[in-house]
Amino acid sequence: MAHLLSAYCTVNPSPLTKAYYKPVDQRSTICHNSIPFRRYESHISLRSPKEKHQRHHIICASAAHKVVSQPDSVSPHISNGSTSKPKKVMIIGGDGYCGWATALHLSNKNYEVAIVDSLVRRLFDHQLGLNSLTPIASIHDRIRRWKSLTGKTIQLHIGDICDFEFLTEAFKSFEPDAVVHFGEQRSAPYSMIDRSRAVFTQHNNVIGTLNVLFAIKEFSNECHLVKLGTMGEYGTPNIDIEEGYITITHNGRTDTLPYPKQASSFYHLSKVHDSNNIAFTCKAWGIRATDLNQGVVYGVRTDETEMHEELCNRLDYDGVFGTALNRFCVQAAVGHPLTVYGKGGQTRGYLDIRDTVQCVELAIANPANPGEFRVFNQFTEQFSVNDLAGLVTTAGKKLGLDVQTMSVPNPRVEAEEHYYNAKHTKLVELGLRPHLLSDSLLDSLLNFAVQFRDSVDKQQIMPSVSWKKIGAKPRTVAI
Ligand code: NAD
Ligand code: USQ
Repeated sequence: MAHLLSAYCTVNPSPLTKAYYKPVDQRSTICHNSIPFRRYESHISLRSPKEKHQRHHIICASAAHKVVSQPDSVSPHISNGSTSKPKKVMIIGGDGYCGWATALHLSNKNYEVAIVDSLVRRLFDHQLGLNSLTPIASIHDRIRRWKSLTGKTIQLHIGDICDFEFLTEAFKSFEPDAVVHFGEQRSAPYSMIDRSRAVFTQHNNVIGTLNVLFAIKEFSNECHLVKLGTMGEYGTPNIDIEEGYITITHNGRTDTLPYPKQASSFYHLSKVHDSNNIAFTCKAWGIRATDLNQGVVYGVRTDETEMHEELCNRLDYDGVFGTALNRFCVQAAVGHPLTVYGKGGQTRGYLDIRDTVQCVELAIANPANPGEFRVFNQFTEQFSVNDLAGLVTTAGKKLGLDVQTMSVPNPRVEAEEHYYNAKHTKLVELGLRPHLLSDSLLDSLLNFAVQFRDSVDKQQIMPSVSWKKIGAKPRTVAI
């Protein structure tokens, strides 16, 4: 699939509120894992045919400056002898759910931000007939709107990080001090649709991350990699989950070792492979890296995305990309019974999207040392699926919604009743001030879902991907 997005472009608006689009490079990289779904093929054209021969496109944005204050604890500047310049942060996957909110947050905090994204996530939506609940503006409109509201420039590099030539150009032109890597296929159900999606997920995620590691080694070896991992790498062991490492005494000898990984989808496994590659390159090449093993994210609003409707973030509720709490709020808003899979004792770590952006900021402001592979568990509270259903039912009742729950045969292979106690103190020690899931937050998420409920496609709510029925034959019917 990545081959459909092989053309790339770089958008680098000048400080004078103009953006110059470089012509799209016509070199095309063939990706080895093409997904042969004729029916879905759609080429994303970055320019209209009329624009083919124009070298530059100038976009003007009016600059009514509105800057939200930044906390004093974190300095977005690096000092270079007597001078100090803003830290440059490249956000791979900056058009996605976590990446967009983070890009705006860091730009608002006076970091110099560049987004790198292939826009493949928007393509998945087209392929599967899915849609964000909230209307999302194009990445170009988002960035122009941000510029016009705040006067701040976000650079844009559109391309696939599996294409090393593209990534090289982005690295050389931006010269990042830190790279935040969100740019992966992140849905477990998507990776379990069929063989081609499983292969795509692992190729896209593992090769993309490997390319980022090589780019750091070659072009920016001081650069700090902040990589989004996942709590799902650990699985659900019958002992406490530590932050990345565990000290074990075996046959009288003691060592501190990577915590065992027991991922339960081809997606979650891709994150385990990434972690191993990153750990190895920290040791071998002295790369500095922080792996943020993030729990399930909920919510949609951050201070920055609230500033204008064109900055609105995506909110997925469908059975492929929607995650538990976001889905339950949308289901409650449209009167669909909450879809608890199996017994509902599946327990995971959860966090508000406002804490995702805070955690990333803290990781950047307190970088890992050269050669260090640091692991933080990034979540604030843990809940079972039954707990979430109970919370949404209570909050829904307060808003006059009649919320029912149904038990859906579990489409996944996972423990439905298990011990779960995961440590998550390292980010708190760095200064994280969590937004916990209070009644008021659930009310506001539910109200948000109610506001957009007319856009809900109820056909997309029930799960349609089965872990056991995954086959080699490409599924070409709409999910
Ligand atoms: P998302 O799908 O909304 O965003 C991912 C972005 O990366 C998309 O814009 C996509 O176009 C881009 N992308 C994917 N492959 C790319 C490639 N090869 N080159 C360039 N761009 C590429 O996902 P999200 O929910 O924002 O998740 C971001 C990261 O956080 C993922 O790595 C995910 O594993 C991790 N994470 C997410 C959650 C969650 O609940 N959303 C929880 C834990 C961890
Ligand atoms: N679940 C239900 N009903 C639903 C949806 C989910 O019972 O309608 C259950 C699932 O079976 C699972 C749990 O809720 O046990 C969480 O599922 P999810 O879809 O909310 O999250 P998951 O598939 O684990 O993936 C999401 C993100 C992924 C991230 C992961 C963090 O899509 O990118 O890595 O959360 S974690 O779960 O900690 O691994």
